[in-house]
Amino acid sequence: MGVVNVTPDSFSDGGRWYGADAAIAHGLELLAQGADIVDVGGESTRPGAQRISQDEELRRVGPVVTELVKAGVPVSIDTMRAPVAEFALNAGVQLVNDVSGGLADPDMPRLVAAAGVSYVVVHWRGHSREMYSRALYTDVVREVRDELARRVDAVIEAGVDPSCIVLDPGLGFGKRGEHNWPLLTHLAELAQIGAATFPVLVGASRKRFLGHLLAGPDGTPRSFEDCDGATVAITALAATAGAWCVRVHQVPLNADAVRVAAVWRAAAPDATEAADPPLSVTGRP
Ligand code: PMM
Repeated sequence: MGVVNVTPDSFSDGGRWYGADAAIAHGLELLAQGADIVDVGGESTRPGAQRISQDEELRRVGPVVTELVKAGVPVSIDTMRAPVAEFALNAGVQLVNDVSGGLADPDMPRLVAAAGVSYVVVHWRGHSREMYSRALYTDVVREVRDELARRVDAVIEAGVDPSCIVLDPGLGFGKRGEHNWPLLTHLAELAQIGAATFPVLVGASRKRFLGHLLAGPDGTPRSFEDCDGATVAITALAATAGAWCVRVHQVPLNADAVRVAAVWRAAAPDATEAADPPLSVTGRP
């Protein structure tokens, strides 16, 4: 999944694809570079960010989503707002990526259910303003899985078909670096809710915890773009561990890592099948 942030202030690429023309060109470029889906978002979720209005979000993403769908790009909409998702669904997007897991807008699960598209349910504890004050865990893997399980129950209750649900641990969302690493190393446990196993999406790309990991001797964190090597390493490890999708800013090297992981899994001594089902966004995962 390649990222197009139509924002002036996202974590890692804020401002670069802010204008509609630049964002559309970038989405087409990501597809050409090997992305299976292009994720378009208009609201920054960086820690401390203030929310923008719904009109502003629609103004940012509307033309980008419309033009990319028209050009045949499989598009996902990254939004917490049902009316924005509704616009995008009417334009033809194939997946709704809701970083609040349906908590920010209670109308979202019903809307997604009616559309019958895939729904990325992300672990979330509150808006960016209050994100770090809620980053308190005693057993982060168990708590994130339990909270995701409650969201799964709620969205199924609202009518979402379980086969449309994709889970995401929400790296950095109400989590500090020390919380992100155990989540990454326990993807299989996070995928398992009751008797069901859900596909998992991982969004580690260029996140702050990577900049801190790779800090220089004086403690200065690496710049976001200089974290792409670390992102590729996580992509390889997560895909080998069975992640369904990785959401990344830089596509070519991550697409290579996904291909390596696919043959690695297939050749592993404990491989049960030739490979996982290929990523499909044309209907369901
Ligand atoms: N992270 C960001 C935005 N959208 N969506 C999903 N499903 N998972 C994520 O981890 C995620 C997301 C924030 O990152 P960015 O501002 O660098 O794009």
